[in-house]
Amino acid sequence: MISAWSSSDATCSTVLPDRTSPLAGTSADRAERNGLILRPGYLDRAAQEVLLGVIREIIREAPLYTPRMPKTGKPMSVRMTNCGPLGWMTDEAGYRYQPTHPETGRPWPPIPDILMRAWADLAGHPHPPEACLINYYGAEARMGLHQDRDEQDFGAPVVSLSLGDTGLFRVGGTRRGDPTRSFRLASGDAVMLAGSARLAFHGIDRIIAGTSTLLPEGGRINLTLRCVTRVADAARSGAGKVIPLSFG
Ligand SMILES: O=C(O)CCC(=O)C(=O)O
Repeated sequence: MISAWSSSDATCSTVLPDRTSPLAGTSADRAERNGLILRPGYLDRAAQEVLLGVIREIIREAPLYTPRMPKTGKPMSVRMTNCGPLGWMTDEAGYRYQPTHPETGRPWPPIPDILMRAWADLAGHPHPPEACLINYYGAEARMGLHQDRDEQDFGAPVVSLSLGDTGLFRVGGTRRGDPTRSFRLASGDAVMLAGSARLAFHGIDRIIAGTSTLLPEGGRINLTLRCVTRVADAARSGAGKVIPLSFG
């Protein structure tokens, strides 16, 4: 099923693929990967558990830390870490990507195969992601409306996966004042910002506590996969290879 928002939201078409559609996963489906694409229930419970285990290992190696806003140094309510050759971070010095964890000084752990396979399945992009931002939202955490624009090539989509409690995701157009609408992102849901929606403003209004049993401690984990450098640079960086999807 493919639907579009009303004309007032025209900068963000919404594509809601039906998993039973004959288009799903084919090259025709890839051609439709333009706009805000929602895949509710993309990961089933077993895949969520596998992914959570892998993410916990990454967090053991690269602990969650509290990012700070540029200039003011005000702490964000979300805690973060990364995996991949590059990781996104923010502190008084500004938003940026860097190859090492800001507290341990060690390189970020590699992006696990399960996420590389999800990217290969969802992104319809010929190059692998270089960064996976891992956000942990406690019950009171939120993320203000923003654009993902610290990357060099906006031709690559942004793919995000949610685990744990439902988050109220708000998305608008490519200008800050554009109309917005919100969606509930539940555990296992995937979202992609591609093409005309790649620079859409988006954020998390709040977490709806107690909506998932996946994380015993409660809260929500969001994983955001991005290409960071231009394709030629990405090829040189030797970022991981794309492997066909199979959660078996
Ligand atoms: O948590 C989410 O679903 C959105 C995360 C996000 O917008 C970001 O990391 O830039």
